Amino acid sequence: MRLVSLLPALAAAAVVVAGQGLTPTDNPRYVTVAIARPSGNGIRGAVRFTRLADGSGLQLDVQAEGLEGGVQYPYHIHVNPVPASGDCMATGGHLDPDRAKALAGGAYRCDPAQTWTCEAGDLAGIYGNLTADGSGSSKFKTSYRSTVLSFDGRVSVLGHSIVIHAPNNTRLACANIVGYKKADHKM
Ligand SMILES: *[C@@H]1O[C@H](CO)[C@@H](O)[C@H](O)[C@H]1NC(C)=O
Ligand SMILES: *[C@@H]1O[C@H](CO)[C@@H](O)[C@H](O)[C@H]1NC(C)=O
Ligand SMILES: [Cu+2]
Repeated sequence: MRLVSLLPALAAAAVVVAGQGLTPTDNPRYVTVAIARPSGNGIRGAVRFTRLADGSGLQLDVQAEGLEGGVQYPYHIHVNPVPASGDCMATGGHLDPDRAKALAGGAYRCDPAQTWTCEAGDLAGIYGNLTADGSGSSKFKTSYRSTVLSFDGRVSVLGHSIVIHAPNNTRLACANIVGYKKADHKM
């Protein structure tokens, strides 16, 4: 029994030493920034979440490169973390604590003007897809604020992952969302 209770603590310590990151079991109160760096199939991205000082939610800064011109790449917060194997299929479905998808009864359509119709993790649905800036660039960059997402409670982004999809829904790139204490943590 003692060994079992020690295991989570050991796992948490290992993660903190490796990346100076905080695990989901650390107190989210200390998290000011969280970052995911999905990569795969020639795509490299970063999604940074920063706690808004007024407590209304999170600022998101999103970057991606290696995008094919004219292609719309959806991306989302998926419920499960990426396992050590890196298999994006293991991340399960989208973060959706209010069950927007189930309530839509198979006719899910996220209307950004009515965010209650959207899964909380449907970042592409609410804020738009990743798509290359044009004129030969393979890069994309955007920033926005979310009053839906948080580092605390049911809509916490911590412990989940980011997945970037091809238009045919194939999972191209994924990474875990890792929390940090330092507010100026780089993307
Ligand atoms: C986002 O990308 C998907 C897949 O490519 C596409 O079906 C959808 O229409 C795009 N959404 C917008 C707003 O362009
Ligand atoms: C889906 O899109 C990816 C990337 O464009 C492509 O490599 C893959 O073959 C496609 N899969 C199917 C089943 O069409
Ligand atoms: Cu997804």
